[in-house]
Amino acid sequence: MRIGIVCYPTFGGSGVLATELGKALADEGHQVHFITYQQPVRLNIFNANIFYHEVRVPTYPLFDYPPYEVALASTMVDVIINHDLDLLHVHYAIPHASAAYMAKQIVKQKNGRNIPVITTLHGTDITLVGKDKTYEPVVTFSINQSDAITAVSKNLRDETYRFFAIEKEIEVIYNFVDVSRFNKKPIDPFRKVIAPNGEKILMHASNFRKVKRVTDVIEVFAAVQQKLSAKLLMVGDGPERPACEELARELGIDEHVRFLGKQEQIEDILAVSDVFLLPSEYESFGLAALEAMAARSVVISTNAGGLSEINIQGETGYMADVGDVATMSKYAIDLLSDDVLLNKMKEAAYQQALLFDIKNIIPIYEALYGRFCRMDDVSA
Ligand code: GMT
Repeated sequence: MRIGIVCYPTFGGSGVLATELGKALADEGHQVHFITYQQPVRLNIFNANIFYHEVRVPTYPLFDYPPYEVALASTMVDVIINHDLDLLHVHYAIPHASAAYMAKQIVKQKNGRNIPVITTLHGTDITLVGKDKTYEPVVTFSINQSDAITAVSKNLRDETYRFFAIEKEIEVIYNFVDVSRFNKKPIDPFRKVIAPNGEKILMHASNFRKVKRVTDVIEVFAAVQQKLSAKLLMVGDGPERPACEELARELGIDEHVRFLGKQEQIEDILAVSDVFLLPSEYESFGLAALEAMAARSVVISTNAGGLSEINIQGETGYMADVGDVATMSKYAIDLLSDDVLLNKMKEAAYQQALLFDIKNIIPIYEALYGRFCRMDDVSA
């Protein structure tokens, strides 16, 4: 199949998932065309089946806001027609689903083809940004106009039905992880640099937006630090990072906290971590948590959104209510003080991650594509 994938190219979960999906589809022999404004961060390999089409948004003195959606739709039209795409798979509804709708209409008028559009909902496109009045009518319309809609968890599917007047079935296709990539032995010299006296290592990774409640990570770590020697690795960057750095200084734990910034080799960092903290206000799925589990890091998170669909309380990790720093701290202290329990849960986390291995999920997407591929071709 010739598949167009539209996504955000940044470190956000939707872009990561879309890029890994495209890479896996290319490995399966499909021709994959990424359409976005910048090379996706995880698109770091050469594969003869992968094409990247950059959306250029020309500026003009009149434009305070250059019209990205128009440029995106025009690029979609160009790629669909000139590379004879079989379908378009857009990740994150805003503005990808509405741009895809526009492109679909233009292609229909230009050459009579009805290009199938599949929209995958990821999270904040529904729960935070999408339901805002300024976007809601366009989001509802463009989701309903998609030929197929998928959500990355049951929770996100239900939230979408709750907030939007959706007239179609939303299929749940869980996010996935390439377990073989994350199942790595810790690099000993790296562990020694971070924790020279064999301290336990806690970790957090995100884009440090408010929804991630990153200062809760610092508070949990401060509580842990009072009971046992540990180190904290903070991976990623974003608006809440300065608040975290300040809080760590205020609490007198800054010498034990390292802010590593954006990192591409996340698997090497996960491999040395014992516990992964994710105290988010909401996670539709929590891809970062799944990647941690695949690396045998035990996830202590909130029970928000779809996190309980991947993490099993008391077996593969722990969950507490949003903002309940005390309970998350207690879980972390108990776990890190008991090596037998820690190792048992690390293994259980890994086994759970295997259920979401890329090998199990890619065929589900391929089957979905097969249902819509060339739906305009009556002979197919
Ligand atoms: O919140 C992020 O880290 C980025 C965001 C995105 O769409 O780029 O992530 C959402 O999609 C991920 C991939 O499906 C999910 O794993 C995240 O849980 C989800 N984030 C939220 O719901 C807050």
